[in-house]
Parts: sequence; structure tokens; C-alpha cells
Amino acid sequence: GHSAAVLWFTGLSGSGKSTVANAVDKMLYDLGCKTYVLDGDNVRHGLNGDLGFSDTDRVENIRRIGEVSKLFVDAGLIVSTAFISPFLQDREMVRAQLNQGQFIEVFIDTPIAICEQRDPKGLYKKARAGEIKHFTGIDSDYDIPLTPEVHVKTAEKDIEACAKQVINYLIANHYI
Ligand code: GGZ
Repeated sequence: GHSAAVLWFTGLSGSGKSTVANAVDKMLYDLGCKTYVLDGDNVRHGLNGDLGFSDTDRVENIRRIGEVSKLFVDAGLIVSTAFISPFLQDREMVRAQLNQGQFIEVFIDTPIAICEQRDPKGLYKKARAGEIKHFTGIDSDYDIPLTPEVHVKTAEKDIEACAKQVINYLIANHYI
């Protein structure tokens, strides 16, 4: 058995949130846990298809994802969410809606210079050219997590090791 919780991955575009979240999810699945991943692919196109990237829309994006996460946690799953979630206040709002220990903040701490080098979708290039407005880290804020439960530096180790760091937190704190 395992304790239900949300692994709340936060970090810049291109930081590796989705990649690490999916690697963690696979490890948890292989350990026999009931899990689910919420990310842009299955949320921003569907449930939150009406939202863009203004501050107000991002607040609403995170609010809804928080509510959905809570439902999955109530259903007994370990849910991994991979959204920039740039505002500290919104992340703390989600934490406050869950029970003690059910919100695990995972800071995917990748320097913007590296995210920009990776630029897998060419979005930083477009943002620099002024073709995308309000891009996180360029002309929209990202509040750095102050006391994340897990602090992952993707520039310093491979995906497997980053995912293992999250798994080790869950083991050390008796979630799994
Ligand atoms: C940031 C943007 C923007 C702007 C489109 N700012 O690298 P990606 O492509 O796959 O991840 C980014 C994703 C961010 O959506 P989130 O739901 O995670 O954001 S938030 O939590 O702030 O609501 C990026 C793409 O959408 N994208 N425009 N202006 N990222």
C-alpha cells in the first residue's frame, strides 16, 4: 500500500517537469502504486482549454488543477502534476486545500539559461522575438519555491537520478 498525495512539480518551461514527473510515475507504477499524471497535454487542451497565459488565467488554471488533484488524492492515487505554477500564493492555496502531508512540492530547479538552450519547442526564441507575450521567466514572473519538499537540479544529473530523488523522498517519509 501507499499513502495518497500529490507530487506538485513546479518550474520553468523546458525545466524538465513533465519528463521527471513521467519518470517518477513509471517508477511508482512499477512499485505497484496507483498513479496518474496531470500535465499540459491532458489538461490544457481539455478541461482548461478556455484558458490562456494571462495572470488571471494561470491562477484559474492552477485552481482547477488543484481541485482535480484533490479528487485523485481522495480516490487514493499518487498524482503527479507538471505545470509551471509560477505563483507562490496559488501553490500554497492548493497545499491548504489538502490534508497535512498530501501536498509535496517538487521544485524542478533548472537555470533559465539552460531551459533557453534546450528550447524544445522554440518558445523562448519566439518570446525573445516578442512573438509570445507574458512568457514565464522573460516577461512574466516565476516565484521561486521557498521551502519545497524536494529540490531537483536537472542540470546536474540525469533524469533517472532526478526521479530517484523524488522516490527517495517518498520512501524516507513513508508514503511508499
Ligand atoms: C509560459 C507558455 C506560454 C507562456 C505557452 N508562458 O514548455 P511547454 O510550453 O510545454 O510548457 C509551457 C506551457 C505552460 O503551461 P502551464 O499550464 O504549465 O502554465 S501555468 O502553470 O503558468 O499556467 C509552454 C507553453 O505552455 N506556453 N505560452 N506565455 N509557457
